[in-house]
Amino acid sequence: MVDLLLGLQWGDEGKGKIVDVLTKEYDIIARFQGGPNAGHTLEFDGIKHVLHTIPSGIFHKNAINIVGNGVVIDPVIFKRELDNLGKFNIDFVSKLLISRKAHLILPTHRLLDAASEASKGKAKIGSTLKGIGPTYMDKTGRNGMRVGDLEFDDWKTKYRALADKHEAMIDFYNAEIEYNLAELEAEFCVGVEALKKLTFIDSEEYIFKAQAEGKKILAEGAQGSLLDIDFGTYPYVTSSNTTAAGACTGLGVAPNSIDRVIGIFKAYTTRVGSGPFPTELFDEDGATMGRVGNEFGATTGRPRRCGWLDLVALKYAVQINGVTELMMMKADVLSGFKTIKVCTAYDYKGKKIQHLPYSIESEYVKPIYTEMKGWAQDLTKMSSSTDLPATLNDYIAFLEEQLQVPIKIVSVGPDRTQTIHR
Ligand code: 2SA
Ligand code: MG
Repeated sequence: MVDLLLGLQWGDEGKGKIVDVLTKEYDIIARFQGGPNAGHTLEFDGIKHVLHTIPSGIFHKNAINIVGNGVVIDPVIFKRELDNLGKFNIDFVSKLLISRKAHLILPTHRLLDAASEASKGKAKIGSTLKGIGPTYMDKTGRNGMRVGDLEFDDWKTKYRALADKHEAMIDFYNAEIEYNLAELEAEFCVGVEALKKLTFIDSEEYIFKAQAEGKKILAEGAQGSLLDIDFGTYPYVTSSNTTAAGACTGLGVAPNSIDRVIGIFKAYTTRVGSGPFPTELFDEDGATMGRVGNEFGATTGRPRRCGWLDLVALKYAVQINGVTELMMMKADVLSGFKTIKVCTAYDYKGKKIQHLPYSIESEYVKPIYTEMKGWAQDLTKMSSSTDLPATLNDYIAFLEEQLQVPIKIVSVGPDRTQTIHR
């Protein structure tokens, strides 16, 4: 069976940490969508690691890590990630496998991303500018280059044709972007050589066989459900399916082989990039969440917008994904708030609603809050659920009752060890 682990908000829920904590239960960890726009942070032994394309199971001895067909890979960033792992003596050559069907991010994809964003002005998506959108456009437009192409001698011819086309498109945008393509291409080729040292596989076949052998597989999502290309806050979304269905297409696993669907959410909400965010705070409370929670993009360093938990949106994500268990992250960040607010309904054009409407832009949607008592205790040294303050237990019970799904883990700090199982 395959278990899924997904972010239920706008990303940065703490998926990396939980995958790392859970990896000992699994034989295989597989990424199924997104690319180096992701920033998965793991902390242990006093060191913080940030992964972008490589699955978060890589630090464990025995787990095989797969980059699935649904992922888009930038060889330049990928090489940097490999070099970092090398510093920690991680034997990635034997335990990191790449799907031949994964698409490649070309340097010109990154330039197109920048040109597209520049042309949008105020309406920009707030992309991480890693070339994600243009690469998925080439995938669905049936123009893309895939990892498997690198095994054929003519890959550079294919590359040239596509890059030339991109250059013409960049001109079309008329955006003022300066670049030295020769330099970028040299770097790309070095990245490709590093990538080619790894084993390329037909990941759907590999995973199918692994399942038949009774291996335990965890599919690791990137970004969050509200950034899903279909179900997120379009157009302020990423270009892949971040929801459960994305694991089927991004790895080639059949829906009936999915067992647990683990939904990760923060005890509050953050968003990085543009787009609507009903519970966003512009006051001291929001600033406190950002400061205490160290809310900065793990890929771009951008400050993340912060706000209260939005249960309307969270319920929607639980429903779309078929979440079977929840894990609440960063509970420690809310310590010290006298009152904790939870958005339990929206005022939508003057009517109280409890589902996510077509648009959640602030001109149509105002959050309606339920208030709960906060807690003052520092949670970061707590290790058992019996240690947790009563008001935090009330908060957890309220969320479980509203969402009708059990909360199995409460995270009280970034380190592996700061994890409370319930
Ligand atoms: P893109 O780069 O074109 O896919 O961006 C489109 C939107 O998706 C958002 N997005 C993210 N949101 C949260 N976290 C992400 N990863 C990094 C992190 C982000 C960072 O872990 O912190 O470092 O800034 C991520 N990746 C994409 C993005 O903000 C756009 O709104
Ligand atoms: Mg992140």
